Amino acid sequence: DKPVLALVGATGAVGTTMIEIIDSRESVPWGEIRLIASARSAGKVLTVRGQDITVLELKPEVFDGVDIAMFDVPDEVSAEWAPIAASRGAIAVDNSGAFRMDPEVPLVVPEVNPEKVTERPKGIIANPNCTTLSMMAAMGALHREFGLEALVVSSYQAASGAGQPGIDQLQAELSAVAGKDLGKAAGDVAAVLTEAGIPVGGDSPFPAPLVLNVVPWAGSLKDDGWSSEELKVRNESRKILGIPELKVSATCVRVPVVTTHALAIHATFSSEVSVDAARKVLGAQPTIVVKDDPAAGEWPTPADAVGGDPTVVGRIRQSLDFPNTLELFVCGDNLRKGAALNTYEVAETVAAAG
Ligand code: 2RA
Repeated sequence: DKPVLALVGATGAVGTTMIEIIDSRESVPWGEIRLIASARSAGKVLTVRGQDITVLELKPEVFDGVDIAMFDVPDEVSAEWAPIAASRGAIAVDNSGAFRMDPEVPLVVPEVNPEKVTERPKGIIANPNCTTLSMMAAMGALHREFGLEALVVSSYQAASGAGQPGIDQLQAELSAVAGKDLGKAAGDVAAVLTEAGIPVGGDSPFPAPLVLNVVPWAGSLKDDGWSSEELKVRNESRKILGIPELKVSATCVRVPVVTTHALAIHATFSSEVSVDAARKVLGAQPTIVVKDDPAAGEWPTPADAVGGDPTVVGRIRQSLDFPNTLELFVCGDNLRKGAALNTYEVAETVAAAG
């Protein structure tokens, strides 16, 4: 019998992208697809692969008969409901932050550690944070070849990392400055936004104006000035790559881009690396596109990655002053590979593993 797939959070931003991904697959291994959401969205009818499916309300019974349940819901909803799905016999593939660092929950990127899907004592498998995920296919491939020792990363994170409210905020901020004398507006963006009735700080998803600006902050405040997002990059990279001692230092920055997280990466390896060898390794990966010819004006930008599955990698350089070290720039759609696509690929990997 073909496995039954459930999608919890079917009507949210990532859930919607998930349905687009399921629709775009040439074939799917599922006998049935069940859509699940909160009581507010239950009863809606969504079309998946040409079939109308009524959204069911999240209740323990909806997981009866489900083999794999993908969760695209807030942390607290996953924390409560993924174990319920597992207790009903489903394998939960969770895209929230609730279980990522649980030692009994594998954190899986199919290009890097697909074998971990079978090591799931709690019946739960976690999907990484979109910032970490955007560079994992590339770093996994380079690690296999050259042995990764240290990563210094700066992120350029899109507004949609903060969900639909993040996109709405950027849209409102853009409208407020449109047509203004930008030279003047740039001097006091907050005042321009306040005058237009747009929240700044407090009620905004971002702690400072994002338009005409960049904000060196994502997530919540942790010890010693680190943001939760920066610690996720460190902890999740170590877990996924299977290098508990990996040296990682991250600075996470929000930029006025709608979708696609970009990362500037300084990566040090245990063996000698060259740009040509790195290009060859990266170019051989089915989910990576190398776009790296500065003389021809070719490098990855977020616009190149939006709406697509592959990670785009370029600006590959050998560090001038650091041995065995490469600099590179990576762009990945944070809503696709960064969230829905990886979750779905994990579900496919589980199905294929039987
Ligand atoms: C962000 N990575 O970009 C976080 C949330 N997914 O805000």
